[in-house]
Amino acid sequence: MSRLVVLGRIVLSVSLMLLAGSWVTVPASPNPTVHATLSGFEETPMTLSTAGSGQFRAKISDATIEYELSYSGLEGGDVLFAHIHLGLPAITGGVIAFLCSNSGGPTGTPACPTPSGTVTGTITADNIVGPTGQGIAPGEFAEAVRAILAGATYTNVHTIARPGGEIRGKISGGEDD
Ligand SMILES: [Cu+2]
Repeated sequence: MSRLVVLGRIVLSVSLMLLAGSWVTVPASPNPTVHATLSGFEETPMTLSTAGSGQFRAKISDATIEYELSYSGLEGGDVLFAHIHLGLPAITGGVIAFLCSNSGGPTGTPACPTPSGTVTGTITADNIVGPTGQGIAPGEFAEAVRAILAGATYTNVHTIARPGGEIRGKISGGEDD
């Protein structure tokens, strides 16, 4: 083996060690952003065909989730409410938090624009409502964030004709802002 090859191998292995080290030591982004694209095709338990579509994005920090939800083209009449739910794709799950509501919900929940529009808001521990039966108790903000960053949540917009949800989208992301 030539000295050049040996030198090359040393440089390579040192580089790999440094790379591996950086993987271990780089902390998670302090303010990850997540997003979702909503459509009827992601609905459960029945896949829906609707002209409705939507976009969700959120910025997560230690104690808050700042979000923006937009939707349009909904066919099911007035919007009832929109939520973040705990559930993997194709699985129906319980509500983690309200994004907006025209029908009940925690105090301070913003109204849902209807039939289309954009709503913004901030979720804190006070806004985490569950779902207790799936392991997130009310107020468990860190657990809610863990589920969101794990890709185990979805956004769902409910309308009068589609009370179980007309458009839905898996929340993904979590990379650096
Ligand atoms: Cu919902």
